[in-house]
Amino acid sequence: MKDLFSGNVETKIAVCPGMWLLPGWIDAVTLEQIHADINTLSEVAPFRHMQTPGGHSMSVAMTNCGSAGWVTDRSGYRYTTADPLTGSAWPDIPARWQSLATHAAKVAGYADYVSDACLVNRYAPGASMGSHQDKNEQDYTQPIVSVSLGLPARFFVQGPERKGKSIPVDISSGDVIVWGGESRLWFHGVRPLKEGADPLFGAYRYNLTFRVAL
Ligand code: MD3
Ligand code: FE
Repeated sequence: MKDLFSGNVETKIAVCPGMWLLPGWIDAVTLEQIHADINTLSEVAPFRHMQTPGGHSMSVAMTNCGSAGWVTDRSGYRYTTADPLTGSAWPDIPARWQSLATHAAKVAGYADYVSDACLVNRYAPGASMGSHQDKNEQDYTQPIVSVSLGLPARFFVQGPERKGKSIPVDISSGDVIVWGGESRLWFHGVRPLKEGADPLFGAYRYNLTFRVAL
C-alpha cells in the first residue's frame, strides 16, 4: 500500500547536522487538499504583513493555526493564543496537517511529535526572510517541521552564528524539512522569491512551519 502523504519515500538527505530534507515527500492529491485547507484557514485568520519590533513591515504575509500562533509587532516576537487581528482563538490545525507533521518527524527519528503551533508563511515574488533563529519556543529538543508549497525557493543555512559562509538549499513544492538536534537553533533565511507560476499555488510560495511552542 502507498504510504500516507508520500510522494517520494526513497530519499532522506542530511543537509546539516539534525536537519533532514525529504524531497517531493507530499503527493499531488495531498497538495491539492492542503491548498484548499489554506484557503479555508485564511478566511478565518487572514494573511497579514506583521510589523517587526523595529517598525518594518515584513515582506512575507503570515497567518497561524494551532493553540498558539507566532506574531510580531512593535512590542516583539512571541506566541499568542488569540489572533490579534480578530481577537478569536487561532483556528485548529487541520487533522491531515497534524498527521503529516507527526509522520514526517517520525521519518526523521522523532517519535510522537505533536505540534501546537503552525505558522503559515506566504511569499510573493521579491519576498524574503532575513537571517534569524527560531527561538521563541519553550523546548528546543522538539524539532520544527517545514512543508514547502508552490514556487521554488532558495534557503540559506548559516550555522550557530550570523556570520561567515552560508549553505544554499533549493526547495520545491512538496518538499519537507525536519530540523532538530544540533541545527535547531542555527541561523537561516530565505532568498527573495523569483517570479513564476505554480499549477496549484499560482504566483506564491507557501511554507507551513510546525512547532511545539508552549
Ligand atoms: C532551520 N521559514 O518561519 S523554514 C520561519 O521557508 C522560517 O518560510 C522559512 O524560517 C520559510 O521561521 C524557512 C525551513 C528552514 C530552512 C533552513 C533552516 C529551517 C531552518 C536552517 C537551520 C534551521
Ligand atoms: Fe525560521
